[in-house]
Amino acid sequence: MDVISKIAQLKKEKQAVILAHNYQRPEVQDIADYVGDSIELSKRAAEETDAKILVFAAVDFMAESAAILNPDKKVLLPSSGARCPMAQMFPVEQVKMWKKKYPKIPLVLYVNTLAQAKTECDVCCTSANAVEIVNALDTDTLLFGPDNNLAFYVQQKTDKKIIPIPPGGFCPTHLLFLKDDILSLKEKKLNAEVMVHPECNPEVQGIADFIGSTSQMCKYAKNASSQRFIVVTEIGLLHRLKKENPTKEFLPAYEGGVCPNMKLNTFERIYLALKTEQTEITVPLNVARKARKALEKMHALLS
Ligand code: CIZ
Ligand code: SF4
Repeated sequence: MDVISKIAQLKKEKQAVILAHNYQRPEVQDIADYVGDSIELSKRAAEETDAKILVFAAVDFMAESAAILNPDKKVLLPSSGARCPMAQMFPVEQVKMWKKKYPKIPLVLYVNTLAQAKTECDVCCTSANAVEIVNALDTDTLLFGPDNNLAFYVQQKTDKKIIPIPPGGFCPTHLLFLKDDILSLKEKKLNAEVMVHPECNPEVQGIADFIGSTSQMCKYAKNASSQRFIVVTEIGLLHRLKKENPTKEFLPAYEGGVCPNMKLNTFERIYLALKTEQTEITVPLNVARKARKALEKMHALLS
C-alpha cells in the first residue's frame, strides 16, 4: 500500500481530520481535508465535531491554538520541529517586560505567538483581521507585537497610535522579498498585479497593488479582473491560488520565498503522526484558559 492509501486508512480508523495551512507543500495540501489560513483552520477544527484527532499540518503556534479551542480533541503536529521563528522572538518574559514599561496601554498580539505569551495580551489578531481588531478597541494607543511590519501596515490604516514591540520583530521568510526583484519581474510580466503580505517590509508594501493575508489574497485574485499576479508571500500559497483560478497566472515574487518550518510536514511525517499519535500538542490548563480568552475576544470583536 502506498503512503497516501495508508494515510487514508488511518484517518478513517482513527476518526482523524487533516488540516493544512496555505503554506504547506502542494502534495500535503492535496491530501488535506481542508486548506486555509490560521483562522479558517481553527474555525474548521471546531466544526469537525465527529473528529477525535486533528492533524495540524502547520507550525507550533497554530497547533497550540487548535488545542486551546478544541480541548476534547487530540491535536497532532506532524513535525515537532515546525516552529515559527517569529513566535519564538517574543517569549512571555519579554511580553511582561513591555507591559511593565507601558502599564496602561492595551496589548494586541498577533496569533503568531506562543500560548504562554498570549496569556498576557488583551486580544489576539491575525493578518486578515488586524486592522479591524485595532479599530474595534476602545483606546487611542496600543501596543502591537511581535511583527513590526504588520504593525506598520496597521498604522497606515488607522488613526490610532501603534507602538510596535519588540523592536525588530519579523518573519524571516517574508523578509526575503526585495523591492527591486519585484519591480524587475513586473517590468517583464506586463499587467501583473502585485499582491503583498503585510509581513513584508514597508518598502515592499509600498509597491503593492494589494496588501493582504493569504485568505484575502485568495479572495482578491478570484474577484479581480486581472489575469496575472505576482505573489509576495510564502511560495506554498501559489498552489492554492492556481488550483482555485486555473485560467489565471500566478508568479512567485522570489522562488526562494520558503518557510522551512512549514515545509517540515511531509507525507511520511503525516503518516507517522497518525500511526503513533505523536507529536501531541497540549497546553497546560491555566495557560489555555487565559490564552483562550484572548482568542475568543478576537472572535467576539469581529462579530
Ligand atoms: O494567519 C495565518 O494563517 C498566517 C500566518 C498568514 C496568513 O496571511 O494567512
Ligand atoms: Fe512564522 Fe514566517 Fe513561517 Fe509564517 S512564514 S510560520 S510567520 S516564519
